[in-house]
Amino acid sequence: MAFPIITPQEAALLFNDGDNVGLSGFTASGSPKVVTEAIAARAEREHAEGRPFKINVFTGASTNNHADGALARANALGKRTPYQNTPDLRKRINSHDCNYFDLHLSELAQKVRYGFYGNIDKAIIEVADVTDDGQLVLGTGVGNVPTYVQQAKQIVLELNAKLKPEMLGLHDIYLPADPPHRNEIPIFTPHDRIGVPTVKVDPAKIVGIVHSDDYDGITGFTALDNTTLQIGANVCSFLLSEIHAGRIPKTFLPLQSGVGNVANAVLFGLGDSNEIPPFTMYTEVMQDAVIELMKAGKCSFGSSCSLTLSNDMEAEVLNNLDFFKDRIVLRPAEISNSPEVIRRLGVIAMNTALEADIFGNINSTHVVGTKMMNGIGGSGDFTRNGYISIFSCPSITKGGLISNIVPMVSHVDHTEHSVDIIITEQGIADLRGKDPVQRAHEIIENCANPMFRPLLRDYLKLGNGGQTPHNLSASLAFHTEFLNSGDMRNVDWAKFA
Ligand code: 0RQ
Repeated sequence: MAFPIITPQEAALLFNDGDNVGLSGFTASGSPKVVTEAIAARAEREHAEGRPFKINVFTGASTNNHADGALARANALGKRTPYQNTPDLRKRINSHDCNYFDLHLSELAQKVRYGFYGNIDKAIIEVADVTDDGQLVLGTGVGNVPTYVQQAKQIVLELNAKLKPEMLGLHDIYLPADPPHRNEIPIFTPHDRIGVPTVKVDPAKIVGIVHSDDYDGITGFTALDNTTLQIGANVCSFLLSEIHAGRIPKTFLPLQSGVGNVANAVLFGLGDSNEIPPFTMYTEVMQDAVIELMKAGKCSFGSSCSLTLSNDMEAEVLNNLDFFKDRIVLRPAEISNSPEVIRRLGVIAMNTALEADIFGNINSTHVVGTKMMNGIGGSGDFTRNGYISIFSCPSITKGGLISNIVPMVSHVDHTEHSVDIIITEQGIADLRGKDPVQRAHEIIENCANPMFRPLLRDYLKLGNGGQTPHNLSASLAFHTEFLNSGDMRNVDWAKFA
């Protein structure tokens, strides 16, 4: 091999305090597994000797415990963007030890190329294979690799023995030109391949190859319970009613599904329904459930940015690449999440809310308005541009101490203009063509938990008029009550009348 083999510790010495570093991967899949841990150890040594040492990390989406986890524990992250979901990093973000800025996933690569965040100094890229002339066969997640390797001055590769050179052909790498030279992205069906199977880099930039040998280690989901199963069933019944009404073509449309337990339950529901026709996906993340649906013939093709799989499922895909290469294409995030393509294909967007308000605004990111959970991820890319945009969540959390349907969301990620349908285990609220008060009735009666419906109906009566009849003093009373007494059910509207 033309490139020096180095240890993770040797690689770590190449990094400097304040470096902007691009990482491979997307929702943990394909993220580095050994060099970032060595950088974290180096940061601890530097800190112990009184020297500052933090790097700014740009990723595709969330990474893993070896990257975000280790770097956060070492307090070695200066800036970080976009999505994350590691508990240790979440703490650093909420304490401002790490300056996190949340961003739509489709936008990061181009904004890096536009120079909005300074130069990318280094990139750490997990690969299944590399040729002497610098062609990279990527692993289970593409993320923003094409942009990071183009921009970085130096590249460290992690050659992961668990991955296979035969992954060649799974990826479709396409880098759009930047304005004013950008053309259309010529994807007209989820199957369309528009690029090349490898990422080409200048070999002179590859400063070393580090060996690794580990699966992505995605943890399993919470077992389906009655609530999540019912949400999945309600999503299916909504989609079927749209097909029957002729509002979704009988041949169906490509699906996008978000991350997490609720999204997993929705996919399970789709697989369980005999009436939902075999479908394609144009999405950013494919979880275990999609692979099961492919094996069952229910999902005929999936275009994604990553395979976010448990270790067993990842091994199964890698051992059956001939079968899956006909059914899967992995694309860069700016293509998998391209607003242009999502709108052209008519993607049905299905994402998860932490809370929704009675007028149809969605909070997906901030717990009680202040604490960052994970980030907006790609939910905005798909919601804003989908054929129909659906949000689902349980009607209550923490046994009913929290209502996920509130008078006013404590943080807004998706506005009323982008949200068509809200679904909880209680039912379906169809917001299309309704004014704010009509939407409020639809959401309260169909989606709120019965124990919160009287409080929400009474809130509407407190309104001070106008098209969206909020009472600004009372609009966040559910949240302030939760912070004060730990139970939203204790809200007393008499205080605001
Ligand atoms: O907390 O873990 O302490 O019990 O939030 O809640 O119900 O398990 O939901 O796993 O489906 O995640 C929105 C976070 C949902 C995720 C979110 C607490 C609850 C629990 C998780 P515990 P659930 P899920 C494509 C799309 C944004 C990005 C996105 C997400 C924890 O779906 O990150 O959609 N979405 N990307 O107890 C306080 C509330 C709460 C609450 C739930 N109202 N108040 N806490 N919780 N509701 C993929 C990518 O973009 C890469």
